[in-house]
Amino acid sequence: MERTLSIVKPDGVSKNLIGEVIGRFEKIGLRVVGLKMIKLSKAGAEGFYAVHKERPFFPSLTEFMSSGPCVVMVLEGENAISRVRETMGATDPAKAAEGTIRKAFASNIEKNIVHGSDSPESASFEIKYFFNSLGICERDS
Ligand code: 3AN
Repeated sequence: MERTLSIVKPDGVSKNLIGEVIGRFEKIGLRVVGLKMIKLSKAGAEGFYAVHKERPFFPSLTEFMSSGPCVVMVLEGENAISRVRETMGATDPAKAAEGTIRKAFASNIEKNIVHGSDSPESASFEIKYFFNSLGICERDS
């Protein structure tokens, strides 16, 4: 059993895709164990994406991520990290496989609808970034 963090980014929220994104994760058998809507400050987005702080796209990415509300969620299931990433598709929607969220809905490499942790280490950092233990519900089914 594994947990991962996913975000419906501001473009996904404004395109009314909150339910679509969560639905795709539920359809592959993942369970939502934490969920909330949040408007990140610029500093909040910078802290979340700190691993990318030297990258040229960091200022624009953090501006975008703090431009409107996001929906953040903790998903649980077998191989949750890799299965969320398969469901999302490649970072660049032009390279994303058919049937993925980004292929269907993303505008470009930055405004790409959805985030998913890329490793157990990132998942652990990212879940703690948004949720304390009270915000996560144990589920039997
Ligand atoms: P992913 O979200 O697929 O794990 P990362 O972690 O490499 O991709 O990048 C984090 C975020 O930074 C992406 N979701 C995207 O919004 C943005 N990003 C990544 N690469 C670029 C790029 N070359 N130009 C602009 N934005 C980028």
